Amino acid sequence: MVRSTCIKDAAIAAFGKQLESARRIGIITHTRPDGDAIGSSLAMLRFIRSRYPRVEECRILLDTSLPSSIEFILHEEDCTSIMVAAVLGAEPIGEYIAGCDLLVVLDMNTPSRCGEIESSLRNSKAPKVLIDHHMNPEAELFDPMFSTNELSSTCELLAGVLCALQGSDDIPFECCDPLLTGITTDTNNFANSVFPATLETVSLLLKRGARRDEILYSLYNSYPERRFRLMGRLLDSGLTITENGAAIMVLDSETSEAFGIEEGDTEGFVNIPLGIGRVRLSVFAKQDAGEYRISLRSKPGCSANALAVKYFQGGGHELASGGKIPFGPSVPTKDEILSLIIRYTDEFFQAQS
Ligand SMILES: [Mn+2]
Repeated sequence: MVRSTCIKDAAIAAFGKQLESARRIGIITHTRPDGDAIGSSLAMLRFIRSRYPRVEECRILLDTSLPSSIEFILHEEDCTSIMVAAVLGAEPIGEYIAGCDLLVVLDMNTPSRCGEIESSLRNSKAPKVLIDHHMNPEAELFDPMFSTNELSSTCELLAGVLCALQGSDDIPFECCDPLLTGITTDTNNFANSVFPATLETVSLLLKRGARRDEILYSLYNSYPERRFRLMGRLLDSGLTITENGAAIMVLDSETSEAFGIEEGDTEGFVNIPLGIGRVRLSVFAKQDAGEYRISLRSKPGCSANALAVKYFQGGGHELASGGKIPFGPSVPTKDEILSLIIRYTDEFFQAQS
């Protein structure tokens, strides 16, 4: 397999040594984990289990639970190795981290992406390894660091790291489905961020037995009906397209509740308006506790990342980013949020022209 230039021999040797000598490992990924976050965490967990039997304990530490759409990749024995701060409270996870002698951080570029776990991660004296594909990692925290945005996903990068650690393309079978799941979701089923090396990695995973048909069925043919009912409502009467080509959808809690929406049900909604010719940028705003969560997607030539950084306290990738609009005790109306986003996107486009 072609190895990404961000996977350096010295870094692999250092990571290999850390894995050999570690006894208790914590795997940490971002809050509201997606397919890439869970897929990479699970592949890392299973790899450590199969290749480093001297590791006594290895756990995946999540801020919030995984969406039900991803649960299909978990085996029973994985579930006992996952701790969720939103379920257990941050304290037991902090205690676990305090006893770790190695932390592996996946699919996020800064500890501020992992919610309640952030301070435990920052305060830990254990070596921290980063494997990630977002821009601008908080580099001084991590050693070694495997970071590039020239790849589809953390799962693709991790596949390369696992091969390099072993000195062969012999990825354990039990890692293949999680890795393929993450590559599939982060590329929007191979519609974007696909590099030549991405397909080579996927080819290897398929040769090793990854079950692509089952993964696709679970990801894309198993949604609850309410997702499509809400999608219809939003596309019909909840979609605003500005003159500049910004498509904006705002989902308030009242509407979510009326449709019985759960976490993960609106995954990918932000991509839909990009199918419209004159749309250059798509913004999906969803009300949550104390904030509207913002998802952003753009077409080449328009930077979703720049918009997220400037107006939504966020960031991510050039064409796919996220952020938030926090609010105080008085909850803004759907229309107020819409007006605000229209103002921001107009200003953003004006500054560019
Ligand atoms: Mn990712």
